[in-house]
Amino acid sequence: MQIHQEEIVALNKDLLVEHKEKLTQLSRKHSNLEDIIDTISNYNIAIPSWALGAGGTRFGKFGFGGEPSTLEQKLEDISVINALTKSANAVSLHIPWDIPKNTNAIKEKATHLGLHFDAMNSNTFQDQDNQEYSYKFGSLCHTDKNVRDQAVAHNKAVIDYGIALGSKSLTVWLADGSNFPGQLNFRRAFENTLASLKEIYAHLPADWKLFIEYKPYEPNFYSMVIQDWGTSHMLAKDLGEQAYTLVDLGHHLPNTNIEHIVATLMTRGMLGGFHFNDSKYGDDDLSVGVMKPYQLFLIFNELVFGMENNPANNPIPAWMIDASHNLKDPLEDLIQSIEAIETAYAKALLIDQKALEEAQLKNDVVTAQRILQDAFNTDVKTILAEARLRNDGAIDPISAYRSLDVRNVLIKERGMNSKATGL
Ligand code: PSV
Ligand code: MN
Ligand code: MN
Repeated sequence: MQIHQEEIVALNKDLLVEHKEKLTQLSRKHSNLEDIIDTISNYNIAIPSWALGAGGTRFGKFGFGGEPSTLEQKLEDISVINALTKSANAVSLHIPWDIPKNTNAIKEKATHLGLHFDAMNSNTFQDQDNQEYSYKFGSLCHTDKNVRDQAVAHNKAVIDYGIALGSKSLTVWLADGSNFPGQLNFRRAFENTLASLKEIYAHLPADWKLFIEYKPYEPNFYSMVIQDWGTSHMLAKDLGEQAYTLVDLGHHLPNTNIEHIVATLMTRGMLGGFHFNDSKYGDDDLSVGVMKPYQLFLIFNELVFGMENNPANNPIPAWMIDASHNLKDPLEDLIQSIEAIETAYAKALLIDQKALEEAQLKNDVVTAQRILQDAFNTDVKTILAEARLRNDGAIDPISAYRSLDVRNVLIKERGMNSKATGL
């Protein structure tokens, strides 16, 4: 399945007049509108290779038909999202869920579809069929050196796949931890993890980055070896300049001030990657922006400030959607998430930073709040639509997806029972 340019143009036609009218109105109000449209039109978020099939829980999984059963088909699905949104030109691969059988052919296919490979993801949280040692009691932190060596070797192999595909980074998320007090010696586990990461780090090409993800709980419920940004930051600092912390929105205890964490990490140039999702209770991996859009906006305020005021040379973070798709068609869900991310970004770009600084310096709390809320309450749908339009994307991607009947076309092509690899 591939969407052709003419199909999008035809669908945009009916919406064009009204869209242009709204754009004219908006440009009267905002003098920096062109810059904002430009920034949004250049923004892209990577799609993880495990997001294209039905997610689920340990209680069950409900398919929806037409799932991609090969990596090639997953790339095609991402190209559908990208054709409509023009904001998803990269894939983040998970090994071994999506091992490319022929790296050259996969790279060629991706290039042909206008996609490239963003961060690689390793997996030492599940045992694979042909594996010698079990990760039941951890991987990089394990008490047994054989297990640690196996997990290190796996991460090195993932880097090698990434080199062949043109990726430039590795994300390490560890399920390592303990379920019961006394099970694990915290300090030994930390030191083992650091030593293992050092070996992985030594295998990184000079132009690569290593992202260390943290998570306070799950799958271990008493302790996680890399539980918070402080631990991730310590490890990254001990490794060297190519190592960074990765923030996943769902990996915080309720009410954590994530925007503050983002600001602090960027002050030191240590924010390397970002995983988007939303949650009500914990790491629920809901679609971005469904629960706490104001929080997402405040986070983007820090990201925008951090990218514009950057003495510590924080790199542009590697952006990725990391949600679960239990009920919705994942392609629609991902399109909605992209819209939510870009909505928060555009609103943050509308903040009058100069006026905000003045209010902050005068300790004028009321004005500071008004500046933020004025930006947040602005309808930015037209900005997003114009950004897509300028890249030949769809004015209304979800409606276009439905008009083109994409899911049914995929079901016809792949059948009702095709299954994607992943969790
Ligand atoms: C598990 O919590 C997780 O969602 C992490 O956020 C990783 O990024 C992802 O799985 C893939 O390993
Ligand atoms: Mn994540
Ligand atoms: Mn997660």
